[in-house]
Amino acid sequence: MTTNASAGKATPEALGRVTFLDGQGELPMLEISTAWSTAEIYLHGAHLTQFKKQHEPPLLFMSQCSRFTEGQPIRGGIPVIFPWFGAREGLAQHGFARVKAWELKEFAPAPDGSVSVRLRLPDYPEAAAYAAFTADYIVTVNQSLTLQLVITNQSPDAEFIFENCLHTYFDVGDVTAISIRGLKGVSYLDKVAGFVEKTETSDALRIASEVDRIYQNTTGTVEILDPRLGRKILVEKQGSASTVVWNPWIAKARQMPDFGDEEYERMICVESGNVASNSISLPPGGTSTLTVKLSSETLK
Ligand code: TA6
Repeated sequence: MTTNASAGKATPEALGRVTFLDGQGELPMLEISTAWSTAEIYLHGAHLTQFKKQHEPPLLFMSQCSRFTEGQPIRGGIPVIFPWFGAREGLAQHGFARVKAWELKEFAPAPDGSVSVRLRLPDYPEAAAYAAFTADYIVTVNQSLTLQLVITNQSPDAEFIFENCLHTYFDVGDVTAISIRGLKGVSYLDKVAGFVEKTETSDALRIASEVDRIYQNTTGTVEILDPRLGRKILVEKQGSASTVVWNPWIAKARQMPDFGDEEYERMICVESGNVASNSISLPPGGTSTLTVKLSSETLK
């Protein structure tokens, strides 16, 4: 089914379009197209699997070995990590939001040609361990991709403590040729070295081995410079104090059943959220909004 809401201003072809399809694994998917770009989002995990501007390669990396199965995470794109990040005793890694079906609550092509969709995480038994909350995810597609994860503590009296992260996999030409700017002087937990705390010393981070770092107390924009694809990716954010940088490199890539052995060469995760010491403590009735804007431009 295709829908373009006419607001009487923009010409129909300039208006965005939302199409409901059966995606891989027959999981329900929305295909969004605007005059500048296309995007795909699965209700499973509210998972964006593609954002592509005209005349540019896709912005998001997707593994050719990803599963598209209920109860399993999708490998690539933008997993929504909530209400915990990382390992938890006796629980699945990275929370339950990414393996659950979300509900489409709203979709709105706007007169300026952009398209927004709002998804909500239904009430699942796994949430019983937490204060009552709502989790909404608003995705806006135009020349860039803007994501908002809005968490509201619905409890009249209990604090809601949680972590969140938009675990974005970027498509790059050659991971050994990229540089990542914007983290100099920021302290990080180095997971590869057993979570030892260190400080970033380089202006431009280069990838030449497994990297798995949680940068803390950082609200700044991160840039990924990709000489092979001739583009600069900007990761701008609000409501986020943590940035995670990850590449599994050779050995970890081989250990992951849903990831190709050589795929580490073509991706980098630069993730925006609130994890570890930056976890959020939301008072009763409080709302927290994590906003991430992903855009790209030609590398000068
Ligand atoms: O965000 C980085 C990280 O926490 C890494 O430690 C690595 O485990 C990665 O996430 C992927 O996790 P996943 O559960 O999707 O295999």
